[in-house]
Amino acid sequence: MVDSTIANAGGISRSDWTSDEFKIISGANAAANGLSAPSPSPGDSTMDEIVRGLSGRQKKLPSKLFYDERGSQLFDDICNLSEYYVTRTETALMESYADEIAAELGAGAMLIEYGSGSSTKTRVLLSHLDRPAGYVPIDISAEHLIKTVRALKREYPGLEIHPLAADFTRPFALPASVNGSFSENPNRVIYFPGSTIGNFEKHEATDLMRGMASIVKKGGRLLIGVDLDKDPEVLQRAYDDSLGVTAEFNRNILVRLNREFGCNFDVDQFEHRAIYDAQHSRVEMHLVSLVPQTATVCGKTVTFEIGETILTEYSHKYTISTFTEIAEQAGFQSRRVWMDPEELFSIHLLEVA
Ligand code: AVJ
Repeated sequence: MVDSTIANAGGISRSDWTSDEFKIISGANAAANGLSAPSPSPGDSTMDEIVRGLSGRQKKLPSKLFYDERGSQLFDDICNLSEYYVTRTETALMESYADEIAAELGAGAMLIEYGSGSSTKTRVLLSHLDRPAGYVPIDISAEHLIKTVRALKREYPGLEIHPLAADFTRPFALPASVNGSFSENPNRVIYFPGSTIGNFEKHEATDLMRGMASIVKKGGRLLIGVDLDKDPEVLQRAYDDSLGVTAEFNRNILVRLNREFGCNFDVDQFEHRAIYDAQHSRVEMHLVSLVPQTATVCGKTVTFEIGETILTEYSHKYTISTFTEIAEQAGFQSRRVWMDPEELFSIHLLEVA
C-alpha cells in the first residue's frame, strides 16, 4: 500500500513508505490483516485529544506527544543522567539475567516491542536469545524508528526486523508479513520495557495489557519492565534533574504543539514541575504557567491563570503485588519476577492464562 495513512493518528500520520534498506509500515489496514480495525470515529483524533485535554478543569496533554524526533532524543539524554536511575537499573537487570530470561523465552521466539525507542535494552535480549524468529519494533516516532532499525540491521544481520510506526495506545495491525507467523509461533512475546506502563492510569494500564493478552493469546507472554515505589526524594530528583534536561523534555511538548498543531504557546512562560503524589504512588509532571496568558489551540483560545498547570505525564510506581494485581485483571499470570538488590526496578514475565 502506498497511499494509506494511519487512521486517527493525528500528528504522526504518514503513508507506508520505504527507504533503501527496509520498509516502515504504518499502523493502517488493520482490517486487511484481520485484526481489530481502527474505526475512524470523529472526535477521536490526536487533535481532538489535545483540545479536550486543554478544555477540562485540570488541563492535560497525552504523554505520547513527548516523542517527536527531538523529544525521543531528549528522552535518550534523560536515560544517561545519573539522577535518572530507571534506564540504568533496568539495563543492568537485563544484563544480569539475560541468560535466564532468554532461556525462559525459548528458541525461535518472536518479539514485538511496544515503544522501542533506541532498542537499547532489546539488544541485550537479542544478543542472548536462541535464534529469534523475528523482531517487530513499534514506535510512535517514525524518524527515530528508522535510525534504530538501520543500526540494528547492521548489528544483527541475520535477524528479521519488521518495523511498525504506530501509536500503540490505538488499535493497530501487525505488518501482514508477520501476522501469521506470529500467531503460529509457540514463543510469542511482547516486550514492554522502560516502565512505560507507568505512564497510564491503572484502568488504562489494565486495558492496554488486556489488548496485549489478546495479541499474544493463550500461552503467549509479556516481558515488562515496571518501576518500583521508593523514596520520594529519589523520585523527585529523577524527574527534576539538575541539568534541566527533563524540563526541556517537558517543554518540548509545547514546541511541538506550536509546530505541528498550529498552536502559539509562549514556551518560555511555562516552567517544568515534578511532584510525587504518595496517595497514588505516582510522579506527576506539569507545565506551570508563569503569567496569566492565553494560547490558541487548534483555533480555540485557551486561558491560563498564573500558576495554573498542564499535566503532561503520570509515572506510576508499583510494588510487586500492586502490579501483579493489574496483570491478573488483564488476563495474565505471573511466571517470574527479577529485581535489582536495591529493589528500584522490576522485570516481570507474565503469561496469558
Ligand atoms: C520511561 C517513558 C516511562 O515515566 O520515567 C522520563 C518518561 N518522563 N522522565 C518515565 C520520563 C520524565 C518515562 N518513561
